[in-house]
Amino acid sequence: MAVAPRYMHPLDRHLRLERIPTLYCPGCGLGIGLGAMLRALDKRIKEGVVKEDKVVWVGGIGCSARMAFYVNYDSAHVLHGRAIPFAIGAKLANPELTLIVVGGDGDIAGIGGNHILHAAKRNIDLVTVMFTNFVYAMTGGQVAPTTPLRVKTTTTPHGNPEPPLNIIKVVASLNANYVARASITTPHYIEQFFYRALGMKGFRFLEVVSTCPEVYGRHIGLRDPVEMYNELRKRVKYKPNPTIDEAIIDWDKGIVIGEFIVRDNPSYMDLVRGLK
Ligand SMILES: Cc1ncc(C[n+]2csc(CCOP(=O)(O)OP(=O)(O)O)c2C)c(N)n1
Ligand code: SF4
Repeated sequence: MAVAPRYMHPLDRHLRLERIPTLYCPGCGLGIGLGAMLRALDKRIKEGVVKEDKVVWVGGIGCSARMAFYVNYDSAHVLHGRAIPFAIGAKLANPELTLIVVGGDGDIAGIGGNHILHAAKRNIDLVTVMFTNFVYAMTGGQVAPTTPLRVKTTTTPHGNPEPPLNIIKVVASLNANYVARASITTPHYIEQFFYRALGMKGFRFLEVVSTCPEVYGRHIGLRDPVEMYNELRKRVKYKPNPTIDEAIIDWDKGIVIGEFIVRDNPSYMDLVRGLK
């Protein structure tokens, strides 16, 4: 009997197939995001811009952060909220590495909120991709910094009394070289923006608005993954060269995606080496 080839899909080589299937719920948006990121990484590796054996993925804890567990690269699955400082340490220890941090909005903007501020301020050489699904999903749908005002979650049964954090505006106000937002309803932009980020220096930040049909969608009255996907798709609007003021993320007013900051400020590694 013929032996089945190990790689059945062009992206399989980027995955630890022995860890598939993932723990993701059916219809979760995260797989779309990971697929788009891997397509961009694949291109950068083939171009020789990124060296395959120098790529390191770092994730904290959460459904989104768990991507680091599935990719066929050196990776670290670290404490909740601490992926960015771990990645900074790895980069400083070995400047040749390409560091990719993945995590949820709770991980990166909640418990890890202090770290992203300082990484952006220092323009540290790493790419961070934050998946915004509006709740702490892995632990059951608790309120997160990005949860819209008045939305009922498992920990805000009377509605969220807090206005949400717009992380794009925060990171853009610091010294990051790249700040963009895409959505899992626009995987071509995830791929395009992540591709661009991989070719740059300094702190590069991509927010990906995602769907959690299981513990967010169902709580806001969306009955299944398709309905949630379609509701998100209706709200997402791409703008070429948007201003920071246009970076709205609001379930009622719409979600603007695009590249908000693209610049070439000296990165932390440049300054440490005294090259600029
Ligand atoms: C220090 C610490 N606090 C709390 C937890 C519990 N915990 C695990 S995952 C998680 C939420 C993850 O939410 P988010 O980062 O938004 O990722 P998502 O699951 O939504 O992708 C929490 C609170 C933990 N593991 N460690
Ligand atoms: S809980 Fe939500 S974010 Fe996590 S795997 Fe399920 S659908 Fe995806």
